[in-house]
Amino acid sequence: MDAQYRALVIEKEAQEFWAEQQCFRVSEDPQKTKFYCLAMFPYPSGRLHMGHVRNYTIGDVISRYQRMLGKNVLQPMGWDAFGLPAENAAIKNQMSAAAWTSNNIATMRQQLQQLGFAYDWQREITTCHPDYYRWEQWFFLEMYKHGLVYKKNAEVNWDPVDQTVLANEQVIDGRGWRSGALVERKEVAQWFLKITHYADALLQGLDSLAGWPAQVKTMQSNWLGRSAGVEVSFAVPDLDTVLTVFTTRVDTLYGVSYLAIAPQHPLAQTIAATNHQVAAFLQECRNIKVAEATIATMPKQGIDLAVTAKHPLSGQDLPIWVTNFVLMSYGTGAVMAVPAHDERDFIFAKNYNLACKPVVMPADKTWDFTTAAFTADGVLVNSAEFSGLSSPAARVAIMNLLTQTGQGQRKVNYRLRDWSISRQRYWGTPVPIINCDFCGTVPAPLPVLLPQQLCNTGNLNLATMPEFYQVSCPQCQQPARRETDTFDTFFESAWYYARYACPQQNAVMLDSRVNYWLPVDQYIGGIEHAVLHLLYARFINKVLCDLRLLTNPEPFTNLLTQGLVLYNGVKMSKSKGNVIDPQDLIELYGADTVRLFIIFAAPPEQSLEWSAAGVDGSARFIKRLWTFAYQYHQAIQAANKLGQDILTSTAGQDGASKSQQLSNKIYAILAQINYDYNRQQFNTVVSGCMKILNILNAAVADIGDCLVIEESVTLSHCLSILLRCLAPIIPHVTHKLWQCLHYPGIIVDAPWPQAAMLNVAVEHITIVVQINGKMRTSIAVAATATNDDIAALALAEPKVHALLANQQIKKFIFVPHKVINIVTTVQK
Ligand code: ANZ
Ligand code: ZN
Repeated sequence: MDAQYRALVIEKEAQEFWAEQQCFRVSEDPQKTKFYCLAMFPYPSGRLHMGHVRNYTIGDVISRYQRMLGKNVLQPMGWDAFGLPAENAAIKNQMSAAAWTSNNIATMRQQLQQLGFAYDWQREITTCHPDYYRWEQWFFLEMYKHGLVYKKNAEVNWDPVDQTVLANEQVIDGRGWRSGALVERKEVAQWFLKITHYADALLQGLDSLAGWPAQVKTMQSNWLGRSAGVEVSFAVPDLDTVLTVFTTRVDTLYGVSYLAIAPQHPLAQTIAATNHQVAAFLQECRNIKVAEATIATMPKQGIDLAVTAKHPLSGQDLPIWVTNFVLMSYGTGAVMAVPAHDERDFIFAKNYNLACKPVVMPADKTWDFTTAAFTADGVLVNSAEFSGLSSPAARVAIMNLLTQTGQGQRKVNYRLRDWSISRQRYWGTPVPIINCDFCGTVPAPLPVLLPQQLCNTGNLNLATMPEFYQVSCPQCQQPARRETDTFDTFFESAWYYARYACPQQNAVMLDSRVNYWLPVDQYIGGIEHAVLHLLYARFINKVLCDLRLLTNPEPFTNLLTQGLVLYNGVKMSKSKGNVIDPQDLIELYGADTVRLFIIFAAPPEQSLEWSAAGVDGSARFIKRLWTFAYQYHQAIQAANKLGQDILTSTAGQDGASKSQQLSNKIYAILAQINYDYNRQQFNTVVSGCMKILNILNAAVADIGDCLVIEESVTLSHCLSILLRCLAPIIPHVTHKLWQCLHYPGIIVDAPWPQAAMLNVAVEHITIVVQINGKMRTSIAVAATATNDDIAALALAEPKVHALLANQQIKKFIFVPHKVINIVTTVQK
């Protein structure tokens, strides 16, 4: 055995060993419990950044741990390879998007291999390859057949710099998420997937996701935006029509003083035909920016349409206004305005001198309706026979009356809109449709291959390639035009997790292997994907179920959202110019040191502060481990030669001898380590391992250099526990030591060490104490402590006590077994 720890040599050797033995190649084994661990696949941007390294290290630790528990572990990797940056880079570097992408993939694949991640590379997916995207085209046409796809002219968010349509969520504060340009409205023919058809299922499904962070579920639920209310019809006798509004506050019906409609509402369009003032206002509205947030903050403007509607219950005449704050895309595009009880309506009424009639009174009756709207529930007044009812009771009573008289009906609306998947870009999956003047939209024969890009300057776009779009119609053979849009790249990432289960499958999209591997047991990725990617993947999963390609209703059983990597407290990122390149560290220290630092520096969900000293510390720990093993390698090799079952057994258990005392100490820490592995608090796993190494060092110092055989056996057993606990985190050095010390088999498949034989219970766990979300200290509490116990102990901490001076505690938030967050109101 080498006296020196030589990281780079050891790592290369271990990686070659795993590759030759195909250690991480898996197939379906019904005898074994499967575990599918997936970290979100990267966009091949060039090189790995520290965020990738963190994401994939966490996934690898979980995978290797689960494997040592005896499970059949699938951990795949691939490339989310379509998208705008490739086009921009191609133009900038005078090369094709395909070449740029595949170069990047080659670099990043090699980096992942250098980090020693236990991937089954035979399953590698590259979304820009036809063998992947052809199935997406096939699936799109299946959805088309089943009525889940439609084409519609739609006003879209147009990014004038990137020259592309943006999804609502790609518009941030009215600007394109990538270019930062002010977003405009533009009318374009778009393909949509009917995600709204699944709004209810997507909402209901959240309840079954016990393994997801509550925060992510809340964000999804808000995004879906379920809203239960009533559609109320107002007759418009002048035009011999009916105007229907959607309201969640039908209890305020007697307080309506005008109706407000969207500029795109057909009624507004009708009147504009003969009223040029209205027409001019509608024209003005065309130029406003779409983002909902922008609409919310814009000055409220409108114009009286000079027609009136009849109140359905009182018969009163109500003016109809067209306004810039009513969205055509929500509800019915029309609202009943109640200035006394809605802030927006109140401001508008003030601006334009419209009536304001209070119909709901707050309990304390101190409200002055001329100065502000009262928006909460209360007791009805001025509301005919409904006066005196509480708001909730009045909502039911008024809705019932409207329903009976045919003037209203219950209605549930969602904020969620259908998913517009058309992009006017080159580097994406071509929409497999042919437009024929005679036959309309016709499914294209598959696959529709993305053509080699011809020019690498200027705006890449399939609409500039006649050799691509000039085709003959598959139905009537007449000249026709192929769609030149490509899919939103979120489409590729919405089903890749299922395709990983079906490597080398060229005949169908998914085969029965999905039933073995899916759902993903552990999914890992950034919180920035809380809404879009995760919602789209859940949606596509549900469609795949309905089309009988899958059976599991939800794709990801457990979700871990890893925290950011920070440098001096701010996000480490190219744009901030504070990037540490992981490659430099790997070359300097080796992958194990980088992995250990990342895991030790913070629990997975929390942000991780970059620290050069921390990296040094990790390197020193691995060296100490190596030195210890080297010092006693002969004794341990001798013990291992005895052929005893060194991994599971040790000498007697009564704690009488020094050896027994030593193993008992190790078992106590092991129990804590196992507990921490299961709750995925890997940083304290590392501290546990450090403790074990200290104890072993102290023990041998105490025993002296001359170990009797019983002591060697104990030492070997204890060191095997330490190596196994560290193996998921620092797989290379533990692999090498396992070999050098002649432990049986390879450590990748060694059985996980159990402390059960001594029945050692976890006595204490560590709870992080936060004040208003900021970590302040941590405390040790009994594993059985209740929330009340934890709160009392936290408050008793002198540091916490001092920090809470002059503050009033509003509430405690508990993350079970991990965190107590004390929320306060600051006293001025
Ligand atoms: C009368 C009313 C009185 C309202 C009141 C609120 C308070 P959510 O919860 O988001 O569904 N609304 C309906 N359609 C709209 C549209 N297309 N554009 C803008 N606003 C619209 O909100 C429903 C409420 O938002 C509805 O209830 C309606 O105003 C408004 F004291 O109706 B309400
Ligand atoms: Zn045709």
